[in-house]
Amino acid sequence: MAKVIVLGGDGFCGWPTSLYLSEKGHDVIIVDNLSRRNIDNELGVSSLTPIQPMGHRLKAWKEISGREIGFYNFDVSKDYHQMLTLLKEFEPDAIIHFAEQRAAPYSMKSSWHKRYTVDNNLNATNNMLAAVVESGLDVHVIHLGTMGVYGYGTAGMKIPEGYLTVKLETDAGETVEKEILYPVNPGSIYHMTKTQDQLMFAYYNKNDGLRVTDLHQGIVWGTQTEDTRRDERLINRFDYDGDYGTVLNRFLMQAAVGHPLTVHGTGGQTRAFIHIQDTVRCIEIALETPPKKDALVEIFNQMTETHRVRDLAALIAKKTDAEITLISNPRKEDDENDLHVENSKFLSHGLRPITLEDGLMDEVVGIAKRYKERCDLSKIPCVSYWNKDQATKSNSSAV
Ligand code: NAD
Ligand code: USQ
Repeated sequence: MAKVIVLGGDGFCGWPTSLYLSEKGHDVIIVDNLSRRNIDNELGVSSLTPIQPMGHRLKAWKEISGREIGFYNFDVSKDYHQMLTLLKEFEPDAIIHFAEQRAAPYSMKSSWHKRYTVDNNLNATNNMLAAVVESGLDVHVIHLGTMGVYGYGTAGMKIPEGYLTVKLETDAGETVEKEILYPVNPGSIYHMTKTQDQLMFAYYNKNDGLRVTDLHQGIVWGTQTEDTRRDERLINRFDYDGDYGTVLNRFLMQAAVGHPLTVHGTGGQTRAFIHIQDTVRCIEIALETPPKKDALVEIFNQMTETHRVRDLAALIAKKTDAEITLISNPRKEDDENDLHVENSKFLSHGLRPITLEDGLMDEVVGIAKRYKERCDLSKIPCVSYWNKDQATKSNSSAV
């Protein structure tokens, strides 16, 4: 069994991952500065589900499972010495790094939000890596990255898992093959921080021999896992607002509260998806299969299926009789794209994907109906615009 530090363990992915690993017998410590809860205060919104304060969550987990999870409240992007001291005292086998500002719309709200996202995400990653080096420990770093580092289109092939083999012609006219990081093409400041994280991993891997696994994850949907379902006090976060709510959960929740489904643009955007239960399973697989010493950064595409936004809306409208509304797109992104993604690494390690057909969309609608009274309808529209043009188009189409 491993000793694991989960950075960002109070969040949507980090909380169920912490419970899952603890249930499997790993020794888990959560680090979180609760910045996500503070951002809810800033935005005047709260999780649709009644998430409990961290102390209550951990007490409930001890009661239900008999297992203890430790908790440290500090800012990984600022409190370097606390990070280093924790590493030296706990001597973890692995760090799972979720502790970043993860919403693209939030990162685009203003220059303050751009700067906060860059400061927070890049410093959190660099502090963690520098602390691992300074500790002298051989820690496996597992990072939650994003499919969005690649952009969402290809030259007609599947997006590979991190690396691209290119053929180059030398001055002597010979053809040589090289493996390079897949060229990045971020769509938001948030996504850009993830492309920069990749460089830091490559650098610390090359210079200090750090063992790193970077998980390029698609959009996570669903809310509960086997562990968070065990008691209402363990319930997971459900973001539905225009900044943090992601498309599939938003549509399911909108259907539940009788709000038209908010399709941006033509809805021709195709994206990669993964259910939250599969997220935690993938992280377990990553933990069990660390890269060998001196291996390059291991990159997995952590997604199980792709869908076009308007197809998702049509599917949910058919199931629930919801209306669909086409909204001028607040984002600067391609109206239409195809997306083909390689994900054979996780499948070969035994992942059996949970797909949209598995009935779990009904669970999300059920949860949204149950906590409907907690929904503030005024927080549903996405009012973060990628640039002035987008704002002008959106505001003129709203009149
Ligand atoms: P989240 O915002 O719910 O959780 C992130 C947690 O990290 C929060 O609890 C927050 O308080 C904490 N945190 C942030 N900055 C911190 C800092 N400097 N110090 C300490 N704690 C800090 O986000 P999530 O949805 O759980 O996403 C987790 C990770 O997974 C992110 O890095 C995100 O980029 C990645 N990811 C998420 C999705 C998704 O659909 N949710 C998809 C792909 C990748
Ligand atoms: N969209 C709508 N209507 C909505 C909300 C979104 O049409 O009400 C569209 C967006 O315009 C976009 C697509 O749906 O084209 C996806 O948006 P999203 O908010 O669901 O996802 P995104 O902003 O890409 O970010 C989320 C997570 C992020 C993660 C990323 C994975 O918040 O942390 O990195 O998914 S990925 O999309 O694969 O890059």
